Amino acid sequence: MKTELTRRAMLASTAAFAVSATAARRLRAQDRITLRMSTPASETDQRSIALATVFAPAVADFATYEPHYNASLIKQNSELEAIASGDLEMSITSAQELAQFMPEFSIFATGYVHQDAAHQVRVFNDPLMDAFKQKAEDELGVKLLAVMYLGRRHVNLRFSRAERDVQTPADLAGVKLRMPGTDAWQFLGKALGADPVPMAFTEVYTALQTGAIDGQDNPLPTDKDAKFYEVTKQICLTSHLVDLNYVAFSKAVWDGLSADQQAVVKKAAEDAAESGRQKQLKLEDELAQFFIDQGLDVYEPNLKAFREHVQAQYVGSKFAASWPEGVLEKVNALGA
Ligand code: KDO
Repeated sequence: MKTELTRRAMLASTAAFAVSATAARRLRAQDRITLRMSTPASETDQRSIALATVFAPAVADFATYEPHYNASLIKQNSELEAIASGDLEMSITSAQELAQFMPEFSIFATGYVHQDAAHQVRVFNDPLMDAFKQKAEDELGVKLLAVMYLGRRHVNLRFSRAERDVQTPADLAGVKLRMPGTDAWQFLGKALGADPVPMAFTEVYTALQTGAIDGQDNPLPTDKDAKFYEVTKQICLTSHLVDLNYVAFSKAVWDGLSADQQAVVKKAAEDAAESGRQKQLKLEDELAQFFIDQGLDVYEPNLKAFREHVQAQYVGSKFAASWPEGVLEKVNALGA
């Protein structure tokens, strides 16, 4: 907690400095900007493709989009600090990463809260998000432009189903399940009944191959894109998190744009998110058969048991304590 507060205070002052510095040299009409975007995602991930093929051309009149994939520029979970300090202009950030600085964002990282992709969009565009977006701008110097759909996260293990048949959270006892390296992720891994292991995305394939971990969780399109099917034997369709990312944009850079340019950037991000969402949804529909053809067991566990167990872990947790009064009810009311 102490570390989080210090980190947050540091960021708040860095962000404030970055904003005023940019305001002082507000973009002249002829200035071009470079938008460096860093993500742990690969170039073939649908979010990367959407930004490169929809966002980049839409802003090309005044901005050069410069993507860096596979965490090659900034390591996973450090992108927000990089934006705050002016070392990066864009990232595809997660609610879990934002929750490191603003714990209330954990509500969007909680198991079995979002119901589907359309629910995520309704939540993101609802006035309930205004305070969250404002806080990200004020405290981190980060504008959240659009919500991207990552997909339904499922448990993917090295064990065959004959070795371990996962029906309920109890069946994950003792399983070393890699989860990304923040508190909110680790909590979710534990809530699923597993022993969570923090690890960067780019290290997961090798860790599965060598047996350093027993499994990982990601949506089906990511499992395919990262070739996790080559080093695992089953996918248990827990759907424990309908996962999202936000298109994060430097507030300092935003403030240097004209109102017209800001409108173009915002629309470009929304259009890219919509394009990526549709492709990701289609892939999710098609991919179970792909994994079966690769020899994996793909099956649905007792979803009621998982949902009830996971939700019960959040009740009374430090995460739930950080959620503003009434927000969970509003999010639920926007569901199907
Ligand atoms: C992951 O590390 O498992 C994760 O899926 C977490 C997401 O929030 C996101 O960062 C994603 O990785 C990367 O974009 C790689 O797909």
